[in-house]
Amino acid sequence: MTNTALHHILQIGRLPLPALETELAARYQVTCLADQADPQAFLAAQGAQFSGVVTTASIGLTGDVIAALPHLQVISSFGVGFDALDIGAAKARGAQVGYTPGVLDDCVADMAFALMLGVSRGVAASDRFVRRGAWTQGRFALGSRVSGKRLGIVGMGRIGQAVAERASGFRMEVGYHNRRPAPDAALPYFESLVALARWADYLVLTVAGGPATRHMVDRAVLDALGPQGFLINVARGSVVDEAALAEALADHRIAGAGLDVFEDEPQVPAALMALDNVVLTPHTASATHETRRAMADLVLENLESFYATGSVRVKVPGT
Ligand code: 8YV
Repeated sequence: MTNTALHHILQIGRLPLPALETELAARYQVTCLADQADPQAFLAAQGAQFSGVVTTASIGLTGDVIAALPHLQVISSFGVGFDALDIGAAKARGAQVGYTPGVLDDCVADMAFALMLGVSRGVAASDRFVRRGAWTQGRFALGSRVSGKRLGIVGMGRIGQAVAERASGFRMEVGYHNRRPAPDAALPYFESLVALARWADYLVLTVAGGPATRHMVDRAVLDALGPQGFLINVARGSVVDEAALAEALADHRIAGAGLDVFEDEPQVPAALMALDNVVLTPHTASATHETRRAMADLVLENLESFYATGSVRVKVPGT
């Protein structure tokens, strides 16, 4: 076994699995940047001692922090998205970036269906109805059937494919939009997102975040989805123009939405909170014991592999 005790790792913030913090601390010399009274002063004084960084998809890593780590060689990120990570700065520094794709696809796809069913059948709203005693006074409103409907997937990567697989059990027709047709997907491809939204009953977002997809779901897409259509977002809040979405939901220009991610999370706009035709979850699509454990294992393996062989096990393409 390699002696990794001397490697100094900077953990940028609190990790979603406390056990991972313990496991990292057992293997490396770990310092948490978020625990420092003055993180900037700490970086200026101590930045040169770190060869590795551990972060998460949500916390990311800024170019400013990378600039303060002159001996940085490896970044191990907990999550599949890297839109909050300055990949350009990491590349310029020659640091490899490990991440955790593949192990969370099933849970994220499960959550997409939980949100589809949740908003269409009014699961959360009917729970509130029962708890406030309203059942003794009347009936809960009718929902919309999910089975047999049209499902439009935006972003046909691993998670999009896991969503498509599940759709067959619901006898749904599936179409998708992607930058280009996916080589393995024998499904109808829509070059235009508006055309997919017009066709679909459910528009499910599984596309990567970042400048290329920012606000790709705008008023025009929402209007194309229409008053019978539902939007499900398990991707990134930045993909949707949230103000336009809140308006469309309030005006019933779309039927409903299931949202796991938000533009400025953990802040959720009051305009969304006030509506019953939206189900809100706190970015928990990958948050199961099993999946978070698998993600943590990959974070550890990426670091271990880098320090043993010079290569992380799973790296962000191009790093
Ligand atoms: C995590 C995510 O919740 O993998 C991603 O890109 O957004 C989520 O799986 C996140 O990494 C935890 O911080």
